Amino acid sequence: SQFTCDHQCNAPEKWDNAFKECAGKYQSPINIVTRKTLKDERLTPIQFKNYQQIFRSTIINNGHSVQVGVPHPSTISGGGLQGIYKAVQFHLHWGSNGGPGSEHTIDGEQYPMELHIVHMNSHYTDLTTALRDPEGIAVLGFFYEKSNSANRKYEAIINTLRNVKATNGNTSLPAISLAQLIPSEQNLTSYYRYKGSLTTPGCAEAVVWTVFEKPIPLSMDQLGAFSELQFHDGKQMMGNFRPVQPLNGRQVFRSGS
Ligand code: BO1
Ligand code: ZN
Repeated sequence: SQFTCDHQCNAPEKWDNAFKECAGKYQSPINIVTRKTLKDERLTPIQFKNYQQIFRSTIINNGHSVQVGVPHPSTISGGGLQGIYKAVQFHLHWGSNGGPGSEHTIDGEQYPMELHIVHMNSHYTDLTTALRDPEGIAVLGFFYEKSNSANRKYEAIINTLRNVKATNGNTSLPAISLAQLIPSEQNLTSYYRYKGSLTTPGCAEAVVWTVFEKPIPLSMDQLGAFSELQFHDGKQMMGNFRPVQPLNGRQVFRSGS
């Protein structure tokens, strides 16, 4: 079923009861213990196609995050992925005013925010079918770090946040590209890979996760701007991350370069 805030957006510990798959064995996010990762030479640099393409879209407060649909065929392939994956949407998870807020953690370190670019295997035309395939979805996860200066590439997006404060608030986004949101390609060769799930209900175990090592810099003001958004109950939207889940014997791999 579709995840709405009637199902305790802010209470991940209650999801297991309402959504069977959230109690599964291969859930996300996880803490990545770097000394236990296994280097895999097949994890070559990911091929980004059309990531430079500029598009117009709408930014929406969906009650648990702020989300932007990707309306054009940006794709990823290579890097050990089985086939081509099309970008569908991106959204973020964050803490309180720049405090800890990422979903994945690295050796126990929680970053202030995490970007998820959600892709669907190009075999599929709808998410519902893709969610039944253990590799139907590929999510790219990027961490943010505090910087002393503002990141100009994020100004346009962050300036729209004041217009989408309330749940279901939406506004048009100035033209952007996916490439402008993430580190340059030569900084994307180091990443972690494992098999897991969506981090919100229904928690489908259908996700090939790629978590990049290189964080994206944002100023404290830029990070803090996300805390001005509101959950459906009007409370400040912050801490919209799921806590880390048990690995249950899964191996986490790291890229070969
Ligand atoms: S995440 O990247 O693991 N945080 C994540 C969590 C939930 C979704 C996507 C990514 N949900 C799915 C919905 C679908 C929707 C799709 C694309 O996102 O279950 O109904 O079509 O927006
Ligand atoms: Zn997410």
